Amino acid sequence: MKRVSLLVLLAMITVSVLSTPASAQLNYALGKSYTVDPLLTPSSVWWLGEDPPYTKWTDGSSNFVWGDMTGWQGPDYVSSATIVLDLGETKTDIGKVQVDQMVSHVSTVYECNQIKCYGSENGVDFTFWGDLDAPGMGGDEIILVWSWEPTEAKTARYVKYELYWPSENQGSHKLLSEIYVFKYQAPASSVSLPWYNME
Ligand SMILES: [Ca+2]
Repeated sequence: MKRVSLLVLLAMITVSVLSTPASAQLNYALGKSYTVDPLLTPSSVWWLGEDPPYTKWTDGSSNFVWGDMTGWQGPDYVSSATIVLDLGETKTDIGKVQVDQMVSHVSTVYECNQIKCYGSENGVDFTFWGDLDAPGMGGDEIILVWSWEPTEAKTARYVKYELYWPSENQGSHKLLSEIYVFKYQAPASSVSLPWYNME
């Protein structure tokens, strides 16, 4: 009986491992703190975020609901913004960088027209990594997912996001629900199959 139980357990573990979704990448940003600029607290009405330490964008929750959003309000006030995320320690295997942004044109909550990301080990000297892409651009009433992925693992403790909004679409709010820094995953290697001469 013990042997049967062991086999069942092994089968369950195997199924569990095989069924792990590819999207379940390790998110180094989860629960980490960040700084935001512009940030005019506590008296300003422009910043909608909570008091430090900020975690709304790293709490792992990213749904299309107002409660998951924070950012800035006020047209023509914020045309660009910078977020610097502290991973707590240097990571040598950083992969995809992602930003989840709320888009609701009926509520004049507009998307960025550009998001850049940078990496740094000391929080002072940043190296430009790349521009995030948003394949869902043009959608409305959505969480627009911006992402950038390196061709090889990056090293950094601090990740900086620079966000830009077009002048014609300043809107009433500028809202994000989550920012991410995923562990690097090498592209799946192709499986070499033996070649047989069919003649
Ligand atoms: Ca969140």
